Order: sequence, then C-alpha cells, then structure tokens
Amino acid sequence: MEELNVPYRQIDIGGKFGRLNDPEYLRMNPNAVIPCLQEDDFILWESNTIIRYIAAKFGKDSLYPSDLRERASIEKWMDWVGCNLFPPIKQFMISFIRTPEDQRDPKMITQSLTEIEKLLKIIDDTLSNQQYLSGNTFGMADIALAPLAYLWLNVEIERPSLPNLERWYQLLTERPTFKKIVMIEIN
Ligand SMILES: N[C@@H](CCC(=O)N[C@@H](CS)C(=O)NCC(=O)O)C(=O)O
Repeated sequence: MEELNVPYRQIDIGGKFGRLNDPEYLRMNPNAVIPCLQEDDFILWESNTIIRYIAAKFGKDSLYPSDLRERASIEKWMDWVGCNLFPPIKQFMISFIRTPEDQRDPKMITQSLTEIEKLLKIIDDTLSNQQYLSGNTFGMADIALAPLAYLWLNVEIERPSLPNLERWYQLLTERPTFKKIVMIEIN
C-alpha cells in the first residue's frame, strides 16, 4: 500500500504488542498471526495473498503484470518464500531472537541457519542474472522477500557472503518504503 500510495491505517499487534489471541482479532484471523487486512467488511489474511490483492487492485500498471508468464515468474518466488524460506526463518526467530540466551538450543539454531543459508544461496544465484527477485524491476516477489532478508542480514550471527543478495538489499535500502516499513526493530 505504501509503494502504491494507497491510504491505510496500520494497527500494530503481535510480538511485543500482543493481542493476537483477542477474540476480536481471532474473528478476523483465526490463525492468530499477522498480517491481516480489513477493507470495509472484507477481511483477508496470508501475507502474499494480501500483496497479490493490493497489487491487482491498485498496481495494475506497475506491480501486477498482465502478462501471465511474467506474473507467474514473480508469483513462483512469492510461493517459494512462503513455503520454503519462511518456515526456517520462523524457527530461527523463535529459537534465537525470542529465546533468552541461556535457554537457547544451539542445535535448533544451527539447523534453521543451515536451511536458511541453503535457500538464500538459491536467491543469490538468481540475483546474479537479474536485478530484482521479480525480474528487471522491483515487484511483488521483492516485497515478499524483503522482511525475511532484512531479518537475516541484521541479526548478530555469522553469515556466509552472498554478494548478489547484499547488492539487492542495498538497492532496497534506497527505497523510502523499505526504510519506513521493513527497517524496523526486530523483536
Ligand atoms: N503464512 C502466514 C504466516 C504468518 C505468520 O507466521 N506471522 C508471524 C509474523 S511473521 C506472526 O504473526 N507471529 C506471531 C508474532 O509475531 O507474535 C503469512 O504469510 O501471513
């Protein structure tokens, strides 16, 4: 919405804000997770479905290609991010960021980091041939990857060098929307 200048009101919940299990929120999203979009009486959850909906509704000439192959090539990465990359990132988030140091399970942390590195190498190879994950221009797949890459690149861990991913990340940090929406406190 920020990328497309669509007016919206953001309500922070989850993490330190809590309230995910409030009956009022569970009625909107029974999964007790964020994000969740409300537009009039229409409720939508699943982050990448929300991205697709907003892009299709407001970004037809920019974020939502009408060419089916072009769009599918972007959606492939959105699904890949959600199905493959998100689970080990979430495991890492819970076992490292949200667990006090003296209670951390090193095996679990190593397991998730190994999987994340394997997957990000695939992204790094892809970005050696194209400017953005969505292709030659910024798009929906970059929006899907952005918060996960931000997290991995900004926690205190040892990381292998992934130069193409880092180049892509630098490009994103030049976007005011990325600064405002993604570069926030990790908790
Ligand atoms: N597949 C869901 C996953 C949603 C999800 O797991 N969200 C996390 C944050 S990324 C959450 O709400 N965690 C609870 C919390 O942060 O307190 C989506 O993409 O929307």
